[in-house]
Order: sequence, then structure tokens, then C-alpha cells
Amino acid sequence: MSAALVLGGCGGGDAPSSPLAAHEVSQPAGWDDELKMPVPEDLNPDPHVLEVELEARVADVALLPGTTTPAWTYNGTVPGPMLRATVGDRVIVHFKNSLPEATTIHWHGIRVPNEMDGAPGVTQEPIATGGEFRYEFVLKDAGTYWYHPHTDSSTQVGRGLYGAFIVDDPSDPKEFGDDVVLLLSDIGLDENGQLVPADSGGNFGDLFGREGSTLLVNGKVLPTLKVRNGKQQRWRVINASRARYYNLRLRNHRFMRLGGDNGLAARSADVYNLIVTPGERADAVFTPADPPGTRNLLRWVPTERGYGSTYNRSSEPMLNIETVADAPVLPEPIPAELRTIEPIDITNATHRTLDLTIAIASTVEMGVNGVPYWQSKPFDIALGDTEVWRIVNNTDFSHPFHLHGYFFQVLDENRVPEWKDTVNVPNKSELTIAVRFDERPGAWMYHCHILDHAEAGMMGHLVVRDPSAPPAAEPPPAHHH
Ligand SMILES: [Cu+2]
Repeated sequence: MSAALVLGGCGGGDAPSSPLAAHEVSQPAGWDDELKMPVPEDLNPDPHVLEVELEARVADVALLPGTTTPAWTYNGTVPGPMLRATVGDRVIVHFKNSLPEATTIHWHGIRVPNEMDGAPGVTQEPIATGGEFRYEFVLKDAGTYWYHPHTDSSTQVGRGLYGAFIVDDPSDPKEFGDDVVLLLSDIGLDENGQLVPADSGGNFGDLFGREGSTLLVNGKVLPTLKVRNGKQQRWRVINASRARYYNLRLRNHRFMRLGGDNGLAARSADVYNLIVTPGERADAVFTPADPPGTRNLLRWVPTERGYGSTYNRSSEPMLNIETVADAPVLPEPIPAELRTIEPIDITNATHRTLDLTIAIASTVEMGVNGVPYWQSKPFDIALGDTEVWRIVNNTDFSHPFHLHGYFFQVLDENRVPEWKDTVNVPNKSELTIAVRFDERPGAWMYHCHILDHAEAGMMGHLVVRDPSAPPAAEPPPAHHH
């Protein structure tokens, strides 16, 4: 019996056993208790200002049963506190670095002023041990974002420095159900819960990207989510791993993608595999369909992302899905139109090719157009320009490409139009993106979000110049080509 048929007959005096529509019931009691992330105290009484303190420090955290891990944390927890505010709100973060090394915070995907972007040596000096920095910005876009260090990022993120940042839009349709944030990561631990060395695997670690031994959902190993048959949930999935791709499967279930990096886009067909590459986010509706009183497992499934990446690997459980005994309810229909996204006009665009490259000698050196970050020259872009980038990946590994400061659109007629800040470029393939550098001049990074690859040199930056501003003291950067 189809949901539409039953809903259509609702007013017709059906039998008393007619199932309830999903909006008539709440999620099961305590449904997301095991997935709750800490929320920091808001120091500002203004409801439109979120003002918090964040301290990066080493802290003992319980990750593996019976052990404690000296993790690198924000405010003592893995993940760090979940920041949540509404589009238009102002955010003030009083940040203190109590780590043994310098750090910065990058607000991944959030369109912040250039000097708030956390790129060391580009938008700010690294914050030394004992140092402080005040981050402040206004939230321009609803969506699912996250924050993490941008110095020594593979090591620092890999040791536990990451947190979710959700920007709500009060006009979001309500049919999606209650949302749950799934901040996915992995951490490299030995059996005593101690961190494996940051350079584990040596050159191979750099080449493959380091995947941690232990899968974490919101900082927990195999937590439980309680669901009710038919009662939809909106999953906001964030990949905070430094290298691991998530290909999520739940037996007998499909996901409907609603969007990702920059919030809602368009409704997708139902998919069995929800794929989220490093740095990326997925916004998806999940409709529990298991019989009441049963358990199921959300699994990580190996994903082909380059030479040997699926070899001899099997799936791993990530999340217990417990369907409570309550009677099933009828899922809500999801609106077909979620948001109108106009294609970027590329009529007068500047075209560039970014060839992602790997050179293997005594060390692994990665780059863009054969040049590692430390030898690269920034792209020179005039404020207001639109650019089309052909991103070529002839290497043996896939690379999730991330641009700071601006959303882009992938120019592919098979794709649902979507604003993104991170997109996977599969090995031995290429794709094309369009970007409008329409505001916030300054220096912005782009890089592979396999953080070992970024640290090995697959990173660069661009300078968006305001032609109406007085000339800078330094000579303009040279063109990359
Ligand atoms: Cu890469």
C-alpha cells in the first residue's frame, strides 16, 4: 500500500487502525542520546550572537573501552563542541591554543571574511602555544559545516581536532524530520588506546593517506541510534577524516540526498550508497523500514579511491540502528523543489587547468601543475571574475578538491545543481567547476582534502584583487601559467 494512497484517504473515515502520519509522532524517547555532542556555553545574551570559548589542548578521552587516549581536543572532547546558530547570526570565538605546537582554525565551507579563514602564513600567523585569537564572522549561508586546524592538518585533525558547525535556516521545510548530525572520523590507535605515530606508514602513508584504525561516530565507537519505523530523520553527515572515504550502507534501506556542502540543493533518486569524501558533507533523509523491535547496522563499505584502496578490506559497522517497538508511521512526502539554484553564467569566464600531480622519489611530493605548495605562485583573480577550472587527475589516487572562501558548481549535466566547496576528483578522470569570485577579496587556499596529500604539497592559493582598492605594498603575485 503506497503512502500517498493512504494519506489521500485520511479524511475518509478509515478503519481505526490507520497508521499515523509521521508528523503526528515524535522520535523515540532518547533516540539520539548516544550521539549528542557537547554544546558550549553561549556567553552572549543577544540571541543573534553566538559567543563561545574554544581551547585546543591535549586531554585524556575515552575512545576504546578500558583505555584513555591523550587526544588533541577542543575543550577536552573528541569531537569538539558542536556549534549551532541561525543564518544571519554573528559568531565570536575566543580561541586559545594550549597545544604543544602552533595551530589555527579553519571554518570549513563557511563564507568568512578573509582574515578569519585560518590559513597559516596566508590569512593569519600561526597561533603559537599559549597564544590566543579572536575569530568573528556573520553566518551568510545555512548548511552543514565543520571546523578544524589548518596547520600540520593531517596530524592535528587525525588526533581529534574537529567539530561540527550547523547553520540553521528557519524556512527549511519541516517534512524532513528531526535532524541528527553524524560527524564521522577515524583515529589511529594501538590496543592500549595510544595514538600511533603521526608519520606511520612513511611514504606509503603520505601516498595512500592515513586511515585510522578506529571508526568514530560523534566520537564514539559503534553508538546506537533509536528509530521508529516510518519516522524520517534528516542525517547531516560530515566527513572529518583526514583520508578515509565513507561509503555508507544500511541493509534494506536507501537514502534520499537533499544536498550537502552548502545546504539544500535538490532531491536525489533514492540511493543505497551514501558516499561522503573527506571534507564533504551530505544532507540526506533516512526512512527507517525495519520491523519494530529489530536491530540493523550502518556499515562503512570499502570505496575504490585509488591503487590498492579496497584490496583485502571488508565492511565495518559504524552505527547500531535500533528500531523501537512502537507501531510504524507513514513517512512524509518530501517536496520535489527544495531550492532554486541558478547555474553560474560562464560566458566571460577565465579558464584554467589544474593538474593534480604526484612525484615519487625519495619522498612523495604532490602538487598542482607539477608544483608543490611551497614553490607555487598564487592565481591572480580580479574581484567579480568568474573562472572555470578543469581539474585533471591523472594520478593513481582520487583527490577530494576543496576551495576556501567560495562555493562552486560542478559543470556536469548529469549532476543535480548544487553549491559545493569540496568535490571528489576520481583517479584517472577530470571534472570542471565554475566559481564566481564576487566578494571578499583576499588570499584563499585550494587543496586536496586528503590531508596527507595537502601536507605533501597538493595545495595552492589564489589572490582575489579588488581593482578599485589602492595597490598593495607588495608586488602583485605572478600568474601560475
Ligand atoms: Cu589527494
